[in-house]
Amino acid sequence: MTVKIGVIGTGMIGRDHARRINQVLAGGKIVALSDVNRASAEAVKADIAPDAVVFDTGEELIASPEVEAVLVTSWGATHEQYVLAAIAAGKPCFCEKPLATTAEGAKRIVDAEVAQGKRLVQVGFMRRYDAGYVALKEAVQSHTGAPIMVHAAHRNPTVPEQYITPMAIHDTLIHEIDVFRWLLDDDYVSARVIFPRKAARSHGKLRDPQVVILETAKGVVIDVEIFVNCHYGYDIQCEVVGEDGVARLPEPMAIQMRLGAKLQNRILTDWKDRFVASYDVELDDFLKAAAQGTASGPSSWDGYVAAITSDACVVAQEKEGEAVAISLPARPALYN
Ligand code: NAI
Ligand code: NAD
Ligand code: ISE
Repeated sequence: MTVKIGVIGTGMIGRDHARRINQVLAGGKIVALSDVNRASAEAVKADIAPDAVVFDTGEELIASPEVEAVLVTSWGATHEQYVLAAIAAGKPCFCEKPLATTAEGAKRIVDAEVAQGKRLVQVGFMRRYDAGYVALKEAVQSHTGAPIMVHAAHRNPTVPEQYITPMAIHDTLIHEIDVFRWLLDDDYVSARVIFPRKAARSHGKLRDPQVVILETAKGVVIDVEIFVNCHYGYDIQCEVVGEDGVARLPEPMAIQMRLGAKLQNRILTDWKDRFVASYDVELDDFLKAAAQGTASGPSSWDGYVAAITSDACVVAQEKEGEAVAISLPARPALYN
């Protein structure tokens, strides 16, 4: 079966996901596009989806009888309205992170999905589909013994001037927040943020780098360095220390070279390349579930928990050094 897909938000990642569906994966076809910047949707139609209809608004796209499932890849602040509209229409919906920019917004989505009575939403937490993280989870479950600590880093070479301190949480750390819950099968109970001295390349409205310390219900302590002006590359690091041993996330495949009296491996510089394969796998999962009229993978509940945790981390940034408690409401049976 070929699922007929509408894409709302045809920027960097919306265009790339549309390419995946029409040119890489089987099981889906882009039939509709919408973007506040209509020219962007028209350009994706011309380059990738010539048969697609361009709609003026996301709501019109969702309401179209031609559209069977929806991809929400517009700016984070617009996600909630489109996901709620897709749920109301009973259409499976893949939503890029964040599910919503506030915990209240994410809760409205959880409530609407629970009221519908079946899973309709997949959140774009693609690291759960990354072969490296899948292997790391297997190593933690089978070899290292119960986890005690996690040391991690999320480094981007540079960010634009619009990227301000809380975005290090909502936009960047949010991937670690989700993937460590999944990796450890655990939830967070507190967050603390420590700021070293500001890096020279950090711009005016951003305190960069920062270290977030999360504690889990099982007593695991996780430290994550977020350094988004690290200059040298896009680098994702993770090491789990367990009772019996230590497991590390593998480095991306890179040719080792001996050149000019140096032993060298290239380091990636663009996030799009680092998780390119996992974006394919997450969307393949979405298409398969959407063909059955439902959704699987990271859920609205995961998006909601990530939003609650993100909000606590932002408070922890403001209360520099102090631990901020994280408490979660009861998980609805739909997400068990
Ligand atoms: P972008 O700015 O390149 O694209 C966003 C597009 O959405 C723009 O074309 C904009 O015109 C359009 N848009 C904004 N508001 C809209 C609305 N109300 N209706 C329709 N279109 C609207 O942004 P980018 O980098 O593609 O990010 C989009 C989303 O994807 C964000 O939520 C971001 O967090 C997420 N993202 C996720 C990544 C991941 O690794 N999972 C990586 C990059 C982005
Ligand atoms: P982008 O700015 O390149 O694209 C966003 C697009 O959305 C733009 O074309 C914009 O015109 C459009 N848009 C904005 N508001 C809209 C609206 N109300 N209706 C329709 N279109 C609207 O941004 P991006 O980098 O593609 O990021 C988009 C989303 O993807 C963000 O939520 C971001 O967090 C997420 N993202 C996820 C990953 C990941 O690794 N999973 C990576 C990058 C971005
Ligand atoms: C971006 O929005 C993403 O989601 C990338 O995966 C992340 O690494 C980057 O820091 C974000 O800005």
